[in-house]
Parts: sequence; C-alpha cells; structure tokens
Amino acid sequence: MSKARAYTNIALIKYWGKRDVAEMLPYNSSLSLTLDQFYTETSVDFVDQKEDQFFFGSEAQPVSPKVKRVLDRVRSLSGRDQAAVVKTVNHVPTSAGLASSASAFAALAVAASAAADLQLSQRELSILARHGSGSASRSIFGGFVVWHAGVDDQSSFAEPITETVDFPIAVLAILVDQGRKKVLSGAGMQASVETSPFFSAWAQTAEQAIPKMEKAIANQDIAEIGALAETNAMQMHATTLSADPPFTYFAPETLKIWEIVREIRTKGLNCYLTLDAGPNPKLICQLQDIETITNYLQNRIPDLTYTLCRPGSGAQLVAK
Ligand code: 2P0
Repeated sequence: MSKARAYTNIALIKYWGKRDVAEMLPYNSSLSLTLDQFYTETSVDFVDQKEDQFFFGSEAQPVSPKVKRVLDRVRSLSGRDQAAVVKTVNHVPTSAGLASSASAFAALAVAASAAADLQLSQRELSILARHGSGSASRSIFGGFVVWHAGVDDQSSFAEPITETVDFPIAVLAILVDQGRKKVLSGAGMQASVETSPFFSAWAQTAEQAIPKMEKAIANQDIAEIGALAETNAMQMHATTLSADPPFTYFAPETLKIWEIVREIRTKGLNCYLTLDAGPNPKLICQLQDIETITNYLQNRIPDLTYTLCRPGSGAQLVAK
C-alpha cells in the first residue's frame, strides 16, 4: 500500500479548453500557486481481485473514467495487471469552497505509481496526473508552477518556477455558495471551445500572459501578480458569457465582492480577485493586509466564510 498527500492549487493564469480531449492537452499554458490549505490523501494497493475499487472516505463509489485512466496508465507503464483498491480522503478547512480535482489526481498519481513500484520523475508524475485532471499536473509541485501546454503527451507537463515562496503573498478564499448546481469544468470549457467566438483570442492572450506573470513573480510584485491574475480570470469568464448558449459561474455575491475588491484598491491596498469554475472568489493580497481586508468585507457582507491560504508544498508520499 502506498499513500500520498497533495494540495490544491489556484490558477493565476487559467487552463480553460482542451486541444485534445483524449490526450488531455490544453490550448494554452497555465500558471498556478499551490496552496497550504485543502489537501487530499489517497492510498493505492494493487491486489489480486477482478475489479478496481474506489472508496471516498468510508463510502464505496463507482470508479470514475478519470480514475480508471490513471490506473490503466500505471498498469501499462509497470506491466502489472492487478486491480487497484483506492481510498481517498479530502481535508477541507471549514468549507473553503476550494474543492478541486487537482489535489485528488496529483495524490492518486503519486500513490498509484509508488504502489506499482514505478520510479517516475516529477515530470513523469505531472504527465500522469494530467491524464486524471489537467490542473492536477500542477499540484505535483509546490509554490509557483507553470504547466507548459506542449504539443503532445510528453511535452505537456508542469514544472516549478519557484517552490519556495519567501514573500508575503496570501490567498483569501471566500465561500459564497457551496450548493449551487454547476456546469462541471470539463463541460464548461468544452462549451467555450466549441461555441465562443472569443475562444481563440482567449487562448492566445493567456499564453502571452505567462511570461508577464513569470516576470511579476521574479520581481515579487504582488500588485502585478494580482492584476494579471484578475485580468486573466475575467478573460476566461468572458468565454462562458460569450458561449452559445451563454452561461456563467458568477453568483450575485461574486459580483458584489468584486465591486468591494475594486473599492478596497482605491484605499491603496493590493487586493485582486480570481475565480474558477464556481462562484467562490479567491483574493490575492499581501499577508499584512488580510485583517483590514476581511474587516472591510465583513462590514459590507456579514457572515461570509474566509480561509486564509499561503503557498504550499508539492505532492508527497506519506506511506509506502
Ligand atoms: C485551472 N480550472 O486552471 C482552471 C481554471 C477551472 C478554471 O483546471 O477537465 O478539473 O479534469 O482537465 O482540471 C478545472 O479543471 O478539468 C480547472 P479537467 P480540471 O485551474
């Protein structure tokens, strides 16, 4: 039995759209910060039984096609034909609204490859995780991470920009809604690819934003990192509003928070908003401003749930 832990990540330059659905190749490169909150622990055991089994907590669930794809890849790389028993537990602090498949598939890739005695490099682990979920390729690494779009299986991988982040960037995750029925990210991005007339402009603009973000990170410029991330997030969301039929991940509270964030900036504080395939905003700020910013928001919208996140570490094997 091998067990691994991986943390979620927040994309500062988003992945939105697959160039090749079967091979999980994205249209554009993306760039993220791995967080220190919300992680998944997954154990994998290869055993002599007929079918793969999957447990979420103590509950047995059907093995999803994505999980099967990662397991099949590990079997083919290692020459094993045994079935796998996968047990996974998500550790979410006070409903952060951060749940994502990134931590889940990064943990699965590390645990399954170790259970099969594969000696994969970090790059190979990133490629394996990508086959489960695109964003999982980035959660193999800690700190700031870039996922190169690539042109084929072996050239589409993530690598760290800097795993140790020694400047005071913080991400404030705000929970506005955890029950909304949503368009799953895979279906959402496919709709944008197929029907938004803005899609090619999105992919091109996002690719061009990568070196700009890398420069802002090198300069430890939190204002520039936040500004680039907010612009990129809104450009991604423009491809949902411009899809046919149009859809959006914004909730009324999301827009309200964005308005307050822009107001906070007029007070001279660095505070920027990013948003994924759901209504819960994540604010990019300086650690020392967090109390002022939460007080400001709390006065305007009481009873929101906040989770403070800092840069986190990459996926690790915790038992073998
Ligand atoms: C990201 N998202 O870069 C973007 C921003 C959501 C919005 O990666 O279809 O669960 O499994 O590859 O990785 C969420 O999509 O999608 C995601 P699949 P995934 O973080």
